[in-house]
Parts: sequence; structure tokens; C-alpha cells
Amino acid sequence: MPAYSPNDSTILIIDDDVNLIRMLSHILKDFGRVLFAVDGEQGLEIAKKHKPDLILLDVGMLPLDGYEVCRRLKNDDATSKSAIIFVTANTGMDTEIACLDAGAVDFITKPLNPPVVQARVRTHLRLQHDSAALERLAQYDALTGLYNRRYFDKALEAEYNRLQRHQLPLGIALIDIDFFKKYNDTYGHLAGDAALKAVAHVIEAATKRPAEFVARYGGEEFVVVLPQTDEQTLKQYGQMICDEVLALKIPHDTSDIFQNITISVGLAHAIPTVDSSPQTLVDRADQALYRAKTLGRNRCEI
Ligand code: GH3
Ligand code: MG
Ligand code: MG
Ligand code: MG
Repeated sequence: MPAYSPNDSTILIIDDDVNLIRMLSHILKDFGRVLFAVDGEQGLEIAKKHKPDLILLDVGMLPLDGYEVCRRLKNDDATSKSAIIFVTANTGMDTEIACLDAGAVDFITKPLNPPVVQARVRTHLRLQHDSAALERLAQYDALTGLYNRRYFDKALEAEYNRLQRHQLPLGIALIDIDFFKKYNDTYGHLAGDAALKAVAHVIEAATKRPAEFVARYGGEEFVVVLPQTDEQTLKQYGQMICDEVLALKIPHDTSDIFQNITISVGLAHAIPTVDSSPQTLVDRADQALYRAKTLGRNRCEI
């Protein structure tokens, strides 16, 4: 996780008052890059492009007022993560509630008090940094460094829907280490962990195309998502990872097939349709994996 540094943030000021923009830019200059927009539409565009950590948003603007801009920012995946602080001349309770209801994390009142503005901005930048770091951590498996099952479920669903819209094929490879219980029993759990990491690394290194990704599916099982891959390429990929894991030559004296660690791979391939689901594809890969196991292991089946 990168260390928190309070001076490399991106802050966007959206305000129709150029003097206020000037003043805020000066107050916030030590926090990093300060961008600005003089109306809502321009603000939305810049937010989309630069994904600022924090947005200081004027309430009273035309034609889009700050509340509407805030709602649009929150409803767009590209901008929903930016923290929003309203800047308003109104100090009433109704304004306060309306600001928070619209999805802002805080609000500051005019006339601006520079130390208060800096303190609030500093707090929200730190919170923003910490929650982004937590979100990243929550996607990964601690042992192997691969994506975890939770990430896989979400990402597969998204990829499935995307490919269904474009009517493009999707491949899945479900991978299970052979006789891994015996490996642990023979070499100990720590050696088992090291072997899992080595296998994970080989699979990841073999999975090169940009949209492809590998996740740890469960204990000694991995899953690979291969978008826009034809069946022939998918089979070649499955065979290649079997070969590469064997080529690691991790000794496994109690394996029933080789004196090295091997994997079995189950493949499934489909063009997603409206009435199919990602789970169907995973189930088919699981059945193919079962066949690979019963047909002798260290092989890939579809
Ligand atoms: P098969 O060839 O049929 O897959 O046999 P197997 O022994 O690999 O399958 P089984 O499901 O019986 O055993 C899986 C083993 O994987 C049992 C479990 O201890 C081990 N395992 C799962 N997660 C971890 C882990 O994080 N670290 C270690 N060291 N072992 C793990
Ligand atoms: Mg204004
Ligand atoms: Mg297993
Ligand atoms: Mg196994």
C-alpha cells in the first residue's frame, strides 16, 4: 500500500465565482494538483477525465446547481468515488441536510476561513486515501497476491455482461492442484503454501492478454477468465499452463502420477446470452475439471 502523502492529491473546484476559485486554489495549493471549472457541465467533464480525490462544489450555480451536479457525479461509476464537499453561503439546517442527502461528505460555509478549509480538506483526503487502500486490499488474496474469490465473482459478472452486449466469446479455466493433500502431508503446510505461491505465479505469468485475469478460487484452486478467446486458443492455453506447472519441477514424491507437482484444468467456453449466467459457465468448467481428474490428472479437458 503506498504511504499516505497529503501533497499528491487531485482536487477539483467547481464554482461560478472566479474570485472564490482563486482564493480556494491558493488555500489548497499545498495538497497537490488543483483543477477548476466555472460551471456544472464543465465540472462533470473534468471530474470524469481526472478522477479527483476531492471536489469542492458550489451550491448556487446556473444552469445546473450544485445538488444536481453532485447527484450526477454520484450516479456515474467514473466519478462516484470522488469525495464531495459543498461550499455554500447558506448556513441553515435545511441546506446542511440537503448537502449531505445529495451525497456530499461535508460542507464549508462562505466566507471562507482558510485554516478550517484546510483542516476539513486534509481530513477528507486522508479518509479518501484509506478507503481506497482498503478497497484494493479487499480484492486480493493474502497468500498468493492474486485476486480473491470476491473480486472474481464481481469481475466475472461484469465481463459476462459486457461480452453478452458485444456477442463475443468468453473462456474460463478452473485449475486444481493434483494430490495436494498428500503434498501437505509429506512436506508440511509451509512448503504447501510456498508451492501454492509458485503455481499461482506461473499461472499469472502465463496469462498475458490485458483483459484476462487470474483469481484464487478456493484452497488449492485457481480460476482464469479469458475474454474474447476462441475455443482453440483456450485449449492451447489450458495445455500450456499444465506444461508450465510441470516444468517448475516442484518435487512431489507421494503424487500418484509424477514425482512433481501437477495441475488439472477444466475449461468452458461460450458466447454469453441473455438467459445464460456466469455460474453456468463456471459449472461447466467444474465438470470438465472433474473429467480431467478422473481421466488421470495433469491434463486439461473441455
Ligand atoms: P485432487 O488431486 O483430487 O485434487 O486431490 P487433492 O489432495 O489436491 O484434493 P483435496 O481437496 O482432497 O485436498 C486439497 C488440499 O489442499 C487440502 C488442503 O489442506 C490443501 N490446501 C488448501 N488450501 C491450502 C493453503 O492455503 N495452504 C496449504 N498449504 N494447503 C492448502
Ligand atoms: Mg455560486
Ligand atoms: Mg480442490
Ligand atoms: Mg487438488
